[in-house]
Amino acid sequence: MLRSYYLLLTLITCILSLYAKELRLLGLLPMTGDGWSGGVSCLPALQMALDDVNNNGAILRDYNLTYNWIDTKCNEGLSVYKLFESLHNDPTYHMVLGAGCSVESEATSQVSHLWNLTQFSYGSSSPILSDRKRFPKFFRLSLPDQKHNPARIDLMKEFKWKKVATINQALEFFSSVMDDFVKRVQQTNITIISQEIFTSSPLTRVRNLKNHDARIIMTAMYEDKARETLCAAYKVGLYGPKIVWVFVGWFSTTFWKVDLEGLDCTEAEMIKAAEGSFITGPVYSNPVEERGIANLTASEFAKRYYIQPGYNEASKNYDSFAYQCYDHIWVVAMALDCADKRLQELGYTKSLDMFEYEDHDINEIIFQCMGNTSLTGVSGRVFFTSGADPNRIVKIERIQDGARQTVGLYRQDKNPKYFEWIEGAIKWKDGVIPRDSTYITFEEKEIPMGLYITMTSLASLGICLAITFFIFNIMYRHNSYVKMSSPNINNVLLFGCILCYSTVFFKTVYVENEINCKIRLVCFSIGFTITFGALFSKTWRIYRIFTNKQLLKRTIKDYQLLVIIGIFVVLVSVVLIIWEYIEPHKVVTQFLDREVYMIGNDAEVRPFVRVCHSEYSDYFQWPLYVVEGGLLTFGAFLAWETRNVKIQALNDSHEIGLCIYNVVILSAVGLTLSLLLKDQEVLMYGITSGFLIIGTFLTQAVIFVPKVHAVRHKVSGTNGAVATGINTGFNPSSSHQHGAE
Ligand code: ABU
Repeated sequence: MLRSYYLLLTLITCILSLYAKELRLLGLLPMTGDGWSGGVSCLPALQMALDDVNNNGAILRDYNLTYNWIDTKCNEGLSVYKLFESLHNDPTYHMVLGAGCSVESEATSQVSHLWNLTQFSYGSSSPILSDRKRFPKFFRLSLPDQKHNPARIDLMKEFKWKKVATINQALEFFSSVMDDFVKRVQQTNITIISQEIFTSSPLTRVRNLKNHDARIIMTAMYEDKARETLCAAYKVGLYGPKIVWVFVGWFSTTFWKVDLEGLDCTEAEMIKAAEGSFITGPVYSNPVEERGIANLTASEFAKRYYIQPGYNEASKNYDSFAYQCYDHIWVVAMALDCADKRLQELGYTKSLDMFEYEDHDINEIIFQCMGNTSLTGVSGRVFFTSGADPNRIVKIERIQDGARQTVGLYRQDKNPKYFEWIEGAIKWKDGVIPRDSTYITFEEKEIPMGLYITMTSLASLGICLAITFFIFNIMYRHNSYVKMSSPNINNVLLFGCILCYSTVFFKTVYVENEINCKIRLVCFSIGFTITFGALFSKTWRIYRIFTNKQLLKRTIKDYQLLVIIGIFVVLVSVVLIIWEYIEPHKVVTQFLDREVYMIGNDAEVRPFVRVCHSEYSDYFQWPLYVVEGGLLTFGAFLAWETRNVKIQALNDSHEIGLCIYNVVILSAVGLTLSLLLKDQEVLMYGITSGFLIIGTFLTQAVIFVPKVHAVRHKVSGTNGAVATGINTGFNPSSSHQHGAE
């Protein structure tokens, strides 16, 4: 029965259309192509609308609305070419409908008005199409893409993301969307960490995003480029639960896993790369269940649409656009109806069907009528307010478990705007919202308490030992063996050792103030100079006595040796004072790049140390090395020269040689390790402290243990023989003249 009714209706329509005047529409539909091919979903809807309009007795009663379409393949060049072809070859059109892609609309609407044609797009969403100067006779039904930007920014605020990166295809359309986004972001406390634009391949730009540690990435591009971007993201590893890509809602339903030919990624890889992405786009159907111009609610329309003869598998990909496609025919019908009435009112001799391309005034009337048209359709309220695009509800979708799922709405039609989230719809991996960047924490490295206590305890023992030797020196100062070994100079040596040990108490890391730096440097430099100055001066005295017969008759007093030590101390002090004057030591923070580590996925810990630093340390360390190295070298030479003096109590040559040997070995190893272990300040403290304690202890032990041993075993200071290899005429019984007094 219903079938017969429809047949009858179609027959009547056909008969009437034979007599009705024709109003011709030229449709620019991207049915194929890479960027966007929503024409496939549009066609069944607009055919439905044409039938409904032509069967409606209230509008365009005397006219039959016809529609011819061309596949423009989302290509601006092709669409202009095909438009020209149709305008030249076909009977006159009254309006141009389309295009679907903005690039086509931009190209065609800059020329269609030259044929005095008003153009109306059902799907183009480039912001620049709102520019009346460039596109004088152009209207569109779609919400411009920059209208998602408030939703995207509020989405960031919602999840406390304060860093964002952008990437867009180098087309005016997408650059203008991103310009708007950046402008809006600048009014917030969100930071743009990187803005990437690509012309053909996005790979290097995506790699750059990864280098910038981008986590939240806003995109603006055509669908084919979105696939390339996701594939590039997979290749460079910019995907996974910590990465959030944000795409536009007008892509095909499963854009990330269709048309993968020519891509270097498998479907499984693309699914991994896209998982967790957000999608923002307008709600294309009327959210209110109301009957508008076509006496249809959105859901009634949907029921009819999905059983339309022209509807097929391909239409499914962009079926959300069907609502706008249906409505845009009604809008055109209303506008042409208005124009027809206007022509009659104005007493035009030509009716609307007689329009020709030179009829500028008729097109002006059509254009005015279009601008004034407002209706309620299956896509919602339609009206054209100059300079203002409607604040339509934005749908927030997320790619989860390989499918596109609606997770909420952004009610920008309300004031204030807000999100309506679907409870539990967002499934974050492990229930954790990804961070906007690697979360960096700083960790100050300290000397481990165990190491510090060990080193300072050993240094304390060394100091105690030095004090013990000092007491020994005082107690046995009248013992001939001790007396001959210059106890005063030995006490000075012990003082030097105590200073060397004290160095260990002053930390090299976790330094809180620069006084620590200065004291440590002074303790070590002066301590070392005094210790080896004392050894050197004693050996020098022996050398002088046994190599110069004149001197045998003279006394070299201790104060003269003290002067020698003093000269070295003054030299070192002058270097230290000039150093501190020119470039004082400061406490600086040094990051230990090689010790950076991650906690979990995206929390990075950067260890650092506070250490002493002076800009010109290289210049001032060398004079110190020269003075101290000279001391060691000359000491070694003197020890060698006096090696044959066999008066044990008088001559420490062998011990001094041993001490110098120890110190040279320890210094060489220490210096090598310090170069190898650069940046490992804690380890360096352990090594330098260890070497310092060992070196100082050995020096003390080597010099004093034989003396303690001699005193305990009552060895006389005059034991031994003179065997210098030269006849000095030295009389051991008078040696007290040459020793300490
Ligand atoms: N808005 C859907 C088609 C994309 C474009 O405007 O080019």
